[in-house]
Amino acid sequence: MNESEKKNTYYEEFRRAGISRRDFLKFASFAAATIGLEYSAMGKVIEALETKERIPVIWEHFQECTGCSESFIRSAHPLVADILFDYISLDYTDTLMAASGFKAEEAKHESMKKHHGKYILVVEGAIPTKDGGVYCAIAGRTALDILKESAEGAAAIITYGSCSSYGGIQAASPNPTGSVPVRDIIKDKPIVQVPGCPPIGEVMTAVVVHYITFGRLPQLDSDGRPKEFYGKRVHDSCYRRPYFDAGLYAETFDDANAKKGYCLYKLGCRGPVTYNACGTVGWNGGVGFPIKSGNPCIGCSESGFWDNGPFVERLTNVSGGEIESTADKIGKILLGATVGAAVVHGVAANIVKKKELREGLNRGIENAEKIDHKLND
Ligand code: FSX
Ligand code: SF4
Ligand code: F3S
Repeated sequence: MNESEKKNTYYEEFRRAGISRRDFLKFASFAAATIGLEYSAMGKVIEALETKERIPVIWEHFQECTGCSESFIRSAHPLVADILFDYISLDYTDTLMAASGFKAEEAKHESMKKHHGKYILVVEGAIPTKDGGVYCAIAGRTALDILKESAEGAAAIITYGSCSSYGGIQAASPNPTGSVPVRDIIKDKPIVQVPGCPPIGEVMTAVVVHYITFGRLPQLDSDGRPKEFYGKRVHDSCYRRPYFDAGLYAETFDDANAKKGYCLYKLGCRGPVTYNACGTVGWNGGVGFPIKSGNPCIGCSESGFWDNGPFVERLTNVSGGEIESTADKIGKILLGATVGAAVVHGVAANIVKKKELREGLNRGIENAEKIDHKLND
């Protein structure tokens, strides 16, 4: 094998990028925390990064607002996102890369050819199919055409955002450009759906690190979403949940109850029917998510959510009448002495998951160093 064909491991790529051993270990510990591994399993991530060849990522952008990329570059831990995507794995993204024009297209084709069957394809945005797909074109080619070509040599596809996962706003009624999600076009590749408008940046990093470490995709639900992040409703990790359980609601956006931070269910919150990790992982380093900013969840990670409005209308169609009866009945029963207990319980449940994630960040480096010594003994 000549020098140009030799593929570097992640660790070699790290060193080439001037990243120290200590920072590499930090990266490994953060990455392990992101995919929800126990500390004892951190050695697996370190070992994988030291021994496995890097997996290139090709990231395509179609019909979208680019909010997904905005969300991604503000991941909770910039070290993980920056190192993995900026320096190591990202071979092509027409939005974030410095190169442009023919050179960028050439680089993409070279990488796809060289890593045929091995790269991960990330798709942001929906694909218009009407009139031959003319409503979205890049470098003179339709999104439809580009998707088919990029998917052909991919080992797996991540549909990052609700547009590429479900069609998004483009596919909302009357869907003038005939927009569809990736899975309506590509049927012969494993697809990991990471919906949300925008989705959470950490989920993408987690899927890629999981794939590097274990050589397979993380566990998915029946809709192709990683269970680790989409296994629970927004309602189940919402810090306002104790107020819901206690029957304490904001009636309007600016009443005294809204100011006290009461539950937004009566203002149309879709948290009870929406699966996402907003309440535990969140955005901008875990600082916020819509409900924390006083806006009800609009269910942005669910299929067809744009057609489920008006968003400020209270939910009435929840199966089993759970919301109506639970909210109003339990509210009356719980009012009073149990409110404090409910608040403590809800907040504690929320904190546990956050703690798991944060612990990786605070204590990870010491653990990684201990494991590193063991591995090298
Ligand atoms: Fe869609 Fe993403 Fe919403 Fe926007 O790329 S999921 S419109 S946040 O940007 O695709
Ligand atoms: Fe939170 Fe909405 Fe559920 Fe209220 S209804 S607890 S605001 S998710
Ligand atoms: Fe979207 Fe609801 Fe989370 S609107 S960002 S799923 S809180």
